[in-house]
Amino acid sequence: MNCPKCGNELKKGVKFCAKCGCNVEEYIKEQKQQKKEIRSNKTYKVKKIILLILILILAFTVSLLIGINVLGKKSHEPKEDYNVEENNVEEASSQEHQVQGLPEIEFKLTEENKNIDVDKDGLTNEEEVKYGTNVMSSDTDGDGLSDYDEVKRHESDPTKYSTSEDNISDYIKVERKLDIKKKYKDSEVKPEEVKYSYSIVLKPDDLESQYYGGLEEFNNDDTVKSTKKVFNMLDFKGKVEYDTGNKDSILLVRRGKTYYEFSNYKNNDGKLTIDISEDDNNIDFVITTKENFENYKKGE
Ligand SMILES: [Ca+2]
Ligand SMILES: [Ca+2]
Ligand SMILES: [Ca+2]
Repeated sequence: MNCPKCGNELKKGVKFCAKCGCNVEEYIKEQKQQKKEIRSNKTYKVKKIILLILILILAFTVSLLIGINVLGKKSHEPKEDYNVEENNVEEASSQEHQVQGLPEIEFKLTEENKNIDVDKDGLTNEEEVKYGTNVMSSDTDGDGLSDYDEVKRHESDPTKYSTSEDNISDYIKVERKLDIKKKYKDSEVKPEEVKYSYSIVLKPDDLESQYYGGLEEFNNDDTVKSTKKVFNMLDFKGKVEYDTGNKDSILLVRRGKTYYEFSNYKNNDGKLTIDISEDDNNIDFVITTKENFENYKKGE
């Protein structure tokens, strides 16, 4: 056997080299340990490299997937937009269809229903379809004349509020005995006074108020002592002259549960002149006396 350190020939059983003086067993152990460490270091380095490679592969894969995802999204985005637009178009067209085709959807002319008059205006369903009127409405254009009267009596357009398109309703022209097909100026067709009763005169500001607006009287309000009159104005603008014959009459309005004295009226020797605006429609007016106003305030 030779010395592992210097190669000197050693006798069997000798522990120390005579030439280099090393402890042979210890030296061999150290050598083995060093080799082991070197191997271990190598393994560690290899592992490290493998790990690094794996990380790189993983990173690459992840970035690749993200890239694919982004590209995929981009390639889908226009398609999604298109779908949205397409849906909107579908929605819009279906809405349009619903609006335009409402009578057709709700009403379908059949052999069984064509001779029936659903809205009781005198025109059969078949005639309504022929004239383009609403089978469910007796006055399709809302001008105050029934579809039947327009078609059969006045030869006016049952689908136009004003057949001559001058904004004066067909009804008003019939009432005034005017030519329903002629255009009139507002100055030619003025509102007129309406004598509601012996003590009430309505002086409307416009034709609508004259023909469609009005006054509605109620029974006396028994919840308060000595109430005179309770009334509402409906679709009316203008002046109301109410002759109460009482110099002490005052005009109240009820807002909620409280009564206030109305701001726009005068009492000239018992004749109330009341200015009615659109805001004063559909509210309770009460004509009473100053004395009774105290009772209203107390709620008696
Ligand atoms: Ca009808
Ligand atoms: Ca009409
Ligand atoms: Ca009409």
